[in-house]
Amino acid sequence: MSLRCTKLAWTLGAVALLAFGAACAQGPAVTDRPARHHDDDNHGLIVIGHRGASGYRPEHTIESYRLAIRQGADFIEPDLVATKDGVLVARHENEISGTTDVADHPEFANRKTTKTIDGVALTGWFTEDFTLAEIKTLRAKERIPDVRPQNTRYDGLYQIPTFAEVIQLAKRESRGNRKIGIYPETKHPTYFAKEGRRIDGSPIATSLGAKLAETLVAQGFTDPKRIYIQSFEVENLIELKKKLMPMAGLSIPLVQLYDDIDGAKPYDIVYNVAHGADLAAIYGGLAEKIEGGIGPDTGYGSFVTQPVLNWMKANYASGIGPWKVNLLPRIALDPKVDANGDGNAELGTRNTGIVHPMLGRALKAGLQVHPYTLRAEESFLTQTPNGVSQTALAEAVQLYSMGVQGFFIDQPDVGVAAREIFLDLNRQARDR
Ligand SMILES: [Ca+2]
Ligand SMILES: [Ca+2]
Repeated sequence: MSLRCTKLAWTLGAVALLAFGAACAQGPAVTDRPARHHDDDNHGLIVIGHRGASGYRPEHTIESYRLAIRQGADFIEPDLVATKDGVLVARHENEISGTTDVADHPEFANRKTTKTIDGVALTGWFTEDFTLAEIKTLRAKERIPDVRPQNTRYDGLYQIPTFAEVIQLAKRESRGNRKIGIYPETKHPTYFAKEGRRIDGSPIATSLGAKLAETLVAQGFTDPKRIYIQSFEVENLIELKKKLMPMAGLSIPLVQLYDDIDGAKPYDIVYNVAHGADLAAIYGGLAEKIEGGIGPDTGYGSFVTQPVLNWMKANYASGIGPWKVNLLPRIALDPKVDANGDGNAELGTRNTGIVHPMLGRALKAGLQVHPYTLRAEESFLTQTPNGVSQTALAEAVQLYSMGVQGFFIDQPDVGVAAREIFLDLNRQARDR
């Protein structure tokens, strides 16, 4: 057990210590034994390994996903983009200079270019300009080395996995009753299908949703209890529900992600409104539920009303993935606080005590609620309204207590421990 885990476990008390110890171990010595409550009595509460166990390994690598599984995550979360030859690979963005060593490959120097992705100009290297064989010559590196310097020891070691390889890992790591699930996200689907061009100017014209469905079927991985499909965009989820999944014989729960409800907009809506698309054909009756209809001002904030959430549940979504800061709004702290006593004051916010009503509305509509993203490092943490600096563990227990059924977390061991503690705290005395 690492020092960090030892300190964390000490705070848990004896009841959860043993289970947490197993979950907290990492690296080659890790046991395959699933967490104690994993299968039967978790009350449907899940832990989603965000980009794998990205707090401990470079994100979206087989090693990151494998560690998440061994820490007890129920689902591993690949973000999906496409290569030039139309293969889905796991990267958070199609621009890959931040998480690979592509800049160190002189043979790819002439692939560097500037493109506009969802309205933002980016300079770098883009997956749609590389064949899978070329992508496989790259190696992953830590995205945020300043925050996670310990992860840089793995820089240069791991390949970029295909989606098929992630599925194969989930199958391989499933044991007995413990079935590992996957929680794939389509990244920039409007860009890939409609707007984006390769470096040679040709349209990408690739449907990430169609590729996703095709890959699931080809891999024989179609159990709706083991998959959620998520996206920040709306159109591609509706298309999956109404067209692509029925065509492929799939029926998989879909989760609508929400970017900041204070201003951010689903890019498919931005694009379709700007291009005069047939909104009724794309979004069906959604426009009638959104106040003022669908237009240039339609943002994620338009999706938090009861009528819209009810419509989403009735027509395409099984759940929503809100930003945790929208659920529990924060105010800035000035100066910042050094919560862990390491001499660096990095905790910069405090919760207001407000819980956004979208939570209750979504639960009332019958939607699952899976907020993102819990991260254990101090710069991502906050204080309770009464001034107690929170750990990610406490934040996770709080979210379960509020009624969410799961969350995306960079340290799945912390999420598993939180579930253990939450269920144990609520276990009646006769059961102890
Ligand atoms: Ca994601
Ligand atoms: Ca600190």
